Amino acid sequence: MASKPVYRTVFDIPREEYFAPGHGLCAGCAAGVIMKILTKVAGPNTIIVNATGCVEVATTMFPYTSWKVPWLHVAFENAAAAASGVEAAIKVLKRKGVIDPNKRINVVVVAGDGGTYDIGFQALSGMLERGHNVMYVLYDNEAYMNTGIQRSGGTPKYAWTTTTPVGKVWKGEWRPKKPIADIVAAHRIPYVATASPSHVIDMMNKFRKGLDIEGPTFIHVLQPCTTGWRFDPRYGITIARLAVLTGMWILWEMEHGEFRVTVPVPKRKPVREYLKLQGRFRHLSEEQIEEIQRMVDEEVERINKLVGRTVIGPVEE
Ligand SMILES: Cc1ncc(C[n+]2csc(CCOP(=O)(O)OP(=O)(O)O)c2C)c(N)n1
Ligand SMILES: [Mg+2]
Repeated sequence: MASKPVYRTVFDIPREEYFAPGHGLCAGCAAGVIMKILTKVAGPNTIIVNATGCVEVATTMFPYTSWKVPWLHVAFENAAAAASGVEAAIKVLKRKGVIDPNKRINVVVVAGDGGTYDIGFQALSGMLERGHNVMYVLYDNEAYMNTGIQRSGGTPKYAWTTTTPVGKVWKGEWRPKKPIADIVAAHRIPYVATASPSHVIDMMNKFRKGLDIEGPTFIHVLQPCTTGWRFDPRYGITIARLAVLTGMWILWEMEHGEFRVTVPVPKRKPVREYLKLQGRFRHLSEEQIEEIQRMVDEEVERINKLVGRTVIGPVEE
């Protein structure tokens, strides 16, 4: 049985702030919203283990920091390994009586798509396999953004990046996005979910469950990137919402093996609505847009089959 959601309306958003403003994230970057909400849900007894990436470089410019909770910067590739060590150390300190054994301390990884799909995958898989009590938050901006928009395993098909350029021969990324949340779920961990900063209450409930459920948990959050996706900064959250409403980003959770879509979409918008606001898709031909639409239709069909009824509806023109 799925556990009950804790947060229901915006009035349930905790007032306390543990992620301070004044950081260097781009205007319109959704990562700031995600970190603010994450730390509000997690509260003060939290240790953040942050892989190298935009969030790390932009929130900790010496001598300042946005983090009002303990925060570790680790290498690009080993956030999950470092978090495993932090969690193991807490266990030992509790056993030795140095820390109150009843005190709840959250260990949370914050890592980008490059640090998760690609270079950090081995450490992540090991952490899941060993069963550490860590929540892993993947903020997915679909490329290596802080080093200059290079493609990652999370880059979607036909997206422009600096390493999948658009010209006579290349038409952007030619491989589909790797289904990382499915791959993580295949480790049979107790909780996996997708989330979007456009659906804050849904995202908060998923962070809450991720923290409360014992064992490794994984929250995959879509993070629109104004610089790399090439959109007007005011559209960050609009684009995240369109990802959900077009079926490009389905909001689901898998709790102890039970799969649920948490935000049904009775009538879908065409994927074109999502693509057209982003310069990284400006070069797309009609055929390419149709192919992306077909890929989304197939994924929607797969999800509906998994649920056993139509939770994501047909496209409404
Ligand atoms: C071993 C290693 N290789 C390369 C780098 C350079 N580097 C730092 S962050 C980064 C990209 C991070 O991409 P992602 O994880 O998607 O985070 P984002 O910047 O998009 O937030 C790279 C290539 C590094 N720090 N360490
Ligand atoms: Mg990235």
